[in-house]
Amino acid sequence: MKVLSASAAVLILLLGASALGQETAKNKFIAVVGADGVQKVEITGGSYYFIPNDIVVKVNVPVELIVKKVGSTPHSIALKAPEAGIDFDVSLSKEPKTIRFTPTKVGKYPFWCTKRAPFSKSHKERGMEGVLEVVD
Ligand SMILES: [Cu+2]
Repeated sequence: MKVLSASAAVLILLLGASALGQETAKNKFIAVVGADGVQKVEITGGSYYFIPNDIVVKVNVPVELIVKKVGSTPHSIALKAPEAGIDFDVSLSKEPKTIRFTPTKVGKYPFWCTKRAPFSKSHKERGMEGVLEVVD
């Protein structure tokens, strides 16, 4: 496992998950609506995880995902749910990028990293995926 500059908290999370025999650490984040009326969520990608990977947002309220990565391995974050007003595929860098959308339909929508090294499993198969839950 290649973790170049993940925080100690990340390592503890991953170690804790492997001790329990889970492939991916479940870490939940329930967004709150800020004073500006926007739900802001910070997401960090690394090899091979997203933190958080279980995100809850309210329907019909604007969302800003502030996404970045740690380490030198290329990563991305993609979510394809045009029926819910969500459709993006963004490559991650160490500088945060902001993804804006307003979810229009309640549901659970998977997001994942689209990267795959030659002759390897995809990052998604290695656990680099999560779920965006849109609730009423
Ligand atoms: Cu990746």
